Amino acid sequence: MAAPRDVTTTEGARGTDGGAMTLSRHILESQRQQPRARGELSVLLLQLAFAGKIFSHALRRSALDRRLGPTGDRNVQGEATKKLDVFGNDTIVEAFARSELVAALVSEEMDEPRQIACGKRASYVLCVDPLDGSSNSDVNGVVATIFGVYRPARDVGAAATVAHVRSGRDQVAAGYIMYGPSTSFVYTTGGGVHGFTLDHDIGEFLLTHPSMQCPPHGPYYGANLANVQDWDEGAQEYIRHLTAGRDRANSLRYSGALVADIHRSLLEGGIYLYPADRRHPGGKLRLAYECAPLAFVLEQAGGAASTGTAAVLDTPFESIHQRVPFAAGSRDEVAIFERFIRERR
Ligand code: AHM
Ligand code: MG
Repeated sequence: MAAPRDVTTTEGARGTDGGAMTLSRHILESQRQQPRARGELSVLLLQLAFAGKIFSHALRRSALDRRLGPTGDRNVQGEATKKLDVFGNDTIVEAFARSELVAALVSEEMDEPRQIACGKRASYVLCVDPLDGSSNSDVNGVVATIFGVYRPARDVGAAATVAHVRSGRDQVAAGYIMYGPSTSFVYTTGGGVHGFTLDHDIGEFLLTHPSMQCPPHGPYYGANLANVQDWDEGAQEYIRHLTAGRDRANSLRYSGALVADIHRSLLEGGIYLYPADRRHPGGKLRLAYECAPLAFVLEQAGGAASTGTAAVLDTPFESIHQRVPFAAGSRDEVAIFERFIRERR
């Protein structure tokens, strides 16, 4: 079992001049290290952080402002929509509605991609799950926003389209904003993973978890075990492996919000699973805006994310709401899960 690490070092929260390392400063300093960067990604990340602050504020007041409960509608996935799903989606749409950089916005809550810009600067496709962990929203549980920023190869001078996106490897940035006892902003642009905490008093995200590293193995596993009899034999066998023996060191943690479980794995090691089952023969979780962004974060932190048979980031995109089986977290734990799947195929 990995020894607990002190990740909340105050040194990490400071720049070289001793000043506080805000998210804006961190993003701009990272941009300066890339001589060819034009600042576009910085604009997008800061806009996501802005949307996160608005949503964080609204979530804290959601019971007081009567924003809890279902809307009575269903989304394209057939899931009952919550008022907070709609608010989260509207917040993101509004934050990017006038962006010249985003060609299309894909969201769990929208049937079709929203076309935003069509000029030659429109190089990005933004994929979001505005409210991960919807079932937690009415019970004051942890929820999150997941984002993947894709810059697909495209014709010179033309705007990007969703059809240009080939896989999660087309992401140039990804991360999540997690609304728990505190609000975290965790992101990568391919140069490691950095975690920030919102200081509500000053309205700034401050660096609290610099250069996050996912322990290669760890004690926690999270899955909806009510579905276990509907899983493939390999996945069932893996759970038996985790729960067998007298000296087992594993602990079950399943929060109802994928991001919260992945965040735990990132800090303390472990694995999150949502394999295919009878109700979800292709898996439940969506590739573009749930699995691929979290896979990019995990790989950048030394962790892994797999469909059971291939890396999530290598899975070709077929449609915007495409689902995949998902196993993600510590590198060694994911490798063991893949071995069980391979041996039982
Ligand atoms: P959501 O985006 O509608 O909340 O769906 C994704 C969530 C994950 O965060 C969570 O781990 C899983 O669905 C829970 O599903 P289940 O209730 O089937 O266990
Ligand atoms: Mg979701």
